Amino acid sequence: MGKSITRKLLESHIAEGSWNPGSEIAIKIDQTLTQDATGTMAYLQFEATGLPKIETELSVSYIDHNTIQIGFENADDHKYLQSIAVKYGIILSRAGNGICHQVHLERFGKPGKTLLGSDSHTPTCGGIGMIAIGAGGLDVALAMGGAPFYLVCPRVVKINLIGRLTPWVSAKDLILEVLRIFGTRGNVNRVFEYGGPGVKTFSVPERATITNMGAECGVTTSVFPSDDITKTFLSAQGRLSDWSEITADGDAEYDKVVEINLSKLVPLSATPHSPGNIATVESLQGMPVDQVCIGSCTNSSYKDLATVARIMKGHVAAPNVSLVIAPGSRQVMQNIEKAGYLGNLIASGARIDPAACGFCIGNSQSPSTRGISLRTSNRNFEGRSGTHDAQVYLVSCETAAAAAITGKITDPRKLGMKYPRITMPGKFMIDDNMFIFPKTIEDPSLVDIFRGPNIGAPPTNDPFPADIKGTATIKVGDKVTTDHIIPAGARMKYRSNVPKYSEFVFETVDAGFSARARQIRDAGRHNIIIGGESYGEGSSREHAAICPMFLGVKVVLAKSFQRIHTDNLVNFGILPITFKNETDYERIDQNDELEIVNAAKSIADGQPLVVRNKTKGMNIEVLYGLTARQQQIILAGGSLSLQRKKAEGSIDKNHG
Ligand code: MIC
Ligand code: SF4
Repeated sequence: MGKSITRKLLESHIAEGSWNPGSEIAIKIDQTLTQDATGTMAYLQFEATGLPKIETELSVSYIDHNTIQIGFENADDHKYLQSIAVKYGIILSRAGNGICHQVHLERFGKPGKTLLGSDSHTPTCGGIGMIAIGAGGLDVALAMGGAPFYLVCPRVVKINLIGRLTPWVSAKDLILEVLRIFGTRGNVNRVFEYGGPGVKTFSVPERATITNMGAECGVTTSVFPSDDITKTFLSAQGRLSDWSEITADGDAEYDKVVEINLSKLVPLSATPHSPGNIATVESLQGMPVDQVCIGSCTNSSYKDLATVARIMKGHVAAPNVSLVIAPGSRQVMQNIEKAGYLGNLIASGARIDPAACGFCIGNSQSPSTRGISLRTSNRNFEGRSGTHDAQVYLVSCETAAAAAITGKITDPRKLGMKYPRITMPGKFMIDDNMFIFPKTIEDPSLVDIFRGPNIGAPPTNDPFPADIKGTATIKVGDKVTTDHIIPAGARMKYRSNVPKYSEFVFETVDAGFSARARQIRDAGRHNIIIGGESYGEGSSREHAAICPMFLGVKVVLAKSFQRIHTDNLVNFGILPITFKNETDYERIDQNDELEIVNAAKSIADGQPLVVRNKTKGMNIEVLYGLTARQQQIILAGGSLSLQRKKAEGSIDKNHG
């Protein structure tokens, strides 16, 4: 049997283990990316490793999330990141240069390479034929230091594209259709690999829209072949020499094949409050709209904004609509300006935001009370927009522009316009002046690191307790996202200050949680979180593990977990366990007293764990799926503690 692209690329990077879906493997990482919101913690952790410089082929530190700068905190973080980049040989992309995923695709993405990023949408670069994976900051820090990245060898699902999209239907509608088919859970440790004749009908940025939002399905990553279309894109970026062809073998073996006929697709929308709640735009027609936001790492390429500009030409946003446009990168902004499209957008009344995450993460442009907001971004979790009761619908650029004109949800096919077909520039205007490239520093130890008062040291943890004696401090339902666990938006400026940020854990779900957890911790007891299905969906932010760790959480017992969050919990010494019988979820209430006797010893011996619900007087069987490597991490109290122990030589080298 032949090989898939996924298998070829993973096998060519394998550092430990071998191709065997379901088992743990480790891969060499060629490139890393960080963004400012996850980056400060990642670099604090990199500093803690004591390494003099990075070991990757290329590492880029982007400043794109917290660019709002109310108060000193964000600006201090930016200065910290800049000084770190100089010291360790990292490329810095300055605030204003664009969203990490869009910029990486344009300037650094290289077919055949591996990329690890401290952001869940790192799979965007799968659109250029890379294996691009999102992870917590600590894993990225370790990869920067040359360590391999551990993952479960994935099962590969082929999404076979046939036919071609009809006018007004776009790549966004295809990924919404993929979300309709696969949903947001149950796809952990899978890769979506796109193939079939329909692939050639998508440009690289359109492919990137698809791989970007694949993250919402919970897959490890998504990947497209690298073909002539990829070659054309790289040539337009002045990077033809970075191109190589990457295709699957004709008889490649897949775990599953799902065919999608592009010509049958219609405009779709993800309705509140999950990217997996899919409806046709036709079924939502007529709903009045308060806001239209176009941008984010999903839909902010040259073609996206040129299309919007052509649709909006000669129209002004309807009086009830606040129209916001955030280009994905400075390059996109410069090129739409050169082509005259920026002028059309300004004339249409659009409020042009900087090339950054902006509205997508709720730190600006929050909608009105109960406002209906149509967005081209990838997540519509409750409250993410910054307005708790806003209703966010995720749509394509075409559907967003149609609503901006009419003031209500409108199937763009009903606009009565000719579909604007955009001619892409043969060569993009390229200006790399907002990158700071590393110089060779004679003695990096002499470089001063800037640390503002908001930047603390990464917190440490104690070894895993012999017995767990604790409380079910909170019980949550299904699909609790990392946005629920630790909010982004206006709170994000505390990312570098764990004690302060920890005050906001579960803020939107149960504002009393943080104080309760501190009390339990300070009384010498353990906090336990009870979760439903797909606990920890969404963002890669490791603060959803670090802050609970700081509050004394030792165990999360859920029906199921998402991948990145599981890895983050383990990295910070919190044990993720699942119910053996899901119905036992009902046998624990908030505030119940729970105990796991001999917890550390059982984990060390690979023996089953039993949770005793002391309040209800019953035992609950639980499962944990730790590899030998993860067992050691948990027992040590997290990756950093384990590293420190190893450095102190307190671990038998034969087992370390
Ligand atoms: C997001 O889209 O939720 C974010 C903000 O980009 C996060 C990263 C973060 O929390 O800093 C992500 O997707 O990983
Ligand atoms: Fe930024 Fe939004 Fe993309 Fe996250 S999803 S990287 S916040 S644009």
